[in-house]
Amino acid sequence: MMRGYIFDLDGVIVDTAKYHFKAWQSLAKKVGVSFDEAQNEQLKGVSRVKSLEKILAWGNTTVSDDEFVSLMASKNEEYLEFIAEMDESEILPNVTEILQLLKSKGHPIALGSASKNAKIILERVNLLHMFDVLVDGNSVTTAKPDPEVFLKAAQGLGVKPDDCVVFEDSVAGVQAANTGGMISVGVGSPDVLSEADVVVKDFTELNEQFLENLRK
Ligand code: B16
Ligand code: MG
Repeated sequence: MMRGYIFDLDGVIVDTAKYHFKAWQSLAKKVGVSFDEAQNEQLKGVSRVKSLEKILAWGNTTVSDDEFVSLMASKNEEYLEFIAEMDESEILPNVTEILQLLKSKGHPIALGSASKNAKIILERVNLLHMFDVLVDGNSVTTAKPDPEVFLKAAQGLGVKPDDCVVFEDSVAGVQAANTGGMISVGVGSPDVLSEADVVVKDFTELNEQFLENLRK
């Protein structure tokens, strides 16, 4: 059996949370809501629509449907300006090396991200060619913790979910991987990602032996 590997994007391959934060912060200002880094943490892995709903709820405010759509569009425009400046230097430590290792062993590799901007980001950091399959915010109807994104990725790779490993930095993403029947590797803090099968601080803890020893 050849294992398949599925990578989340934000918080696993690159840290785009800082750009989401800046863009959400200007949006929050526009609607007169305060928004801090702790709240931004809670938006990790959460879709754009759900993120805006949460920000408005935190500020106890509502907007018309039209305004909602236009706020989402302007947030994304600002976010895209930040992304346009990204390059390979933003790839998180040891990620490229692990992707190369998996490729050299012939493992199929997928992206499983909530972001609708995933492809642009992978292009900017020059990693798009490493992925056999891309499943992102444009190709799913239900958000993490629903396993749809990872099940579609496994299907695209032609690998049974049981034989897939998912790298995820968000609680919702770890839950999605577990529900999908995959091995979940949490990237971040063990306190936050306690539901993962194994947690690493970052990819510098990964090597060939670590990957071979992964079990549910
Ligand atoms: P977009 P991931 C997620 O990416 C981010 O963690 C989350 O903060 C963001 O709201 C979501 O993508 C949607 O992003 O606005 O670009 O469609 O962690 O699933 O790779
Ligand atoms: Mg993430």
